[in-house]
Amino acid sequence: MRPIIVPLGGFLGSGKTTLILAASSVLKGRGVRVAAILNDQGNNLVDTEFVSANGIAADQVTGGCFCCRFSELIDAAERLRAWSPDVIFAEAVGSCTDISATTLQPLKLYYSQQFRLAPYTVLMDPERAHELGRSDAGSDLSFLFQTQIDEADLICFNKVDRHSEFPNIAGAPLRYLSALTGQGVAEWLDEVLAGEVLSGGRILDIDYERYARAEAALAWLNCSASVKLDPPLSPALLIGPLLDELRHALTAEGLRIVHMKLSDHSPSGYLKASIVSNAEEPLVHGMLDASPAELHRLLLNVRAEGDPATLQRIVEEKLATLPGEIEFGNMQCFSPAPPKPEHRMASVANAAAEGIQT
Ligand SMILES: Nc1nc2c(ncn2[C@@H]2O[C@H](COP(=O)(O)OP(=O)(O)O)[C@@H](O)[C@H]2O)c(=O)[nH]1
Ligand SMILES: [Mg+2]
Repeated sequence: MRPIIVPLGGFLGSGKTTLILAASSVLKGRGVRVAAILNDQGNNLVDTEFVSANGIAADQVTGGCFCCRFSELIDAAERLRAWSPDVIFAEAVGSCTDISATTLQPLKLYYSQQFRLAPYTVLMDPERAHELGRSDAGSDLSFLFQTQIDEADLICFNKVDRHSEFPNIAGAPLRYLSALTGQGVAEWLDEVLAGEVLSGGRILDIDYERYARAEAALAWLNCSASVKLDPPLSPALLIGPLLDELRHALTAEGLRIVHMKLSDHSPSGYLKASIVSNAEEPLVHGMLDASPAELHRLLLNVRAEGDPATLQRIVEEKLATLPGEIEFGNMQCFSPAPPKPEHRMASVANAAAEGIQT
């Protein structure tokens, strides 16, 4: 049977990875085999590591979004077939748009023998929708946010455990869920796997110069580092305060945090912490009660609006203040390059909508 690819979009920090985990747990409970493809402009991804740490077969497309690395998306999906998945979640880069024309249509046209395709779900953080929808309209982030919504087959307000007010959004049908608590996740899955909604039913008429400018306003940092601490600390006592210090330093220098994720592998356990704005306290997942350890392997992914050189300087300075020895592995800091899709289809390709029973 051909696996069904479930494409997931939505702004940085909207909850795509969290939804993959929640949905995978529902599907595993139903005896459905799942896999996931993560996507980023750089490599060393906290998300891929986190999804794998949760026992899901995961692959990744790095160095650019699905549209610019379409062949690599296909390669990753083919590699995952070794696990015989029934469902493959595909998480797009959170600043990426025009997915329908550049990724969904080519998938339907050229790969319908290998894969089925679910409708394109775009997740939305209600707070971000308030922030970028009104006061910030016309800004770079608002442009990316709005165009993502405009091409959705299904729009899901996420984080309903924390929010009860939702702005009016025109376009695709609206759904409401919490990837964190699981509320609404099974219903969402039933809808996207039923095969009743055409995937990639909308195509944008997008100004690529505007799109490139909007993405270039973002600074992107991915780095890895090994730390030998003296005295030893638990992962929670290492990455909680470190993320907080980074947050304060970025705020002081005027960088607007869009998503900052920090993970720690230590012999005593795995922990991940993340925030999606300058004002937020970190949300932590993993082994909060792990005991102190000397050795830690850190992975940091920051997406912020601002200058990449300033971001890199702040990160290097803050990591250097950790008590002990630090050895930097990979350090990448850049603004995304102008998107150059491998394919771009101007009209909606029809494909037999065909779901799976779970
Ligand atoms: N309260 C709440 N937080 C959530 C929910 N879903 C995701 N988050 C948090 O939002 C942040 C970003 O989530 P993530 O899945 O990494 O977003 P992505 O960038 O779209 O993949 C993380 O700190 C998550 O724990 C939710 O339903 N409720
Ligand atoms: Mg993610």
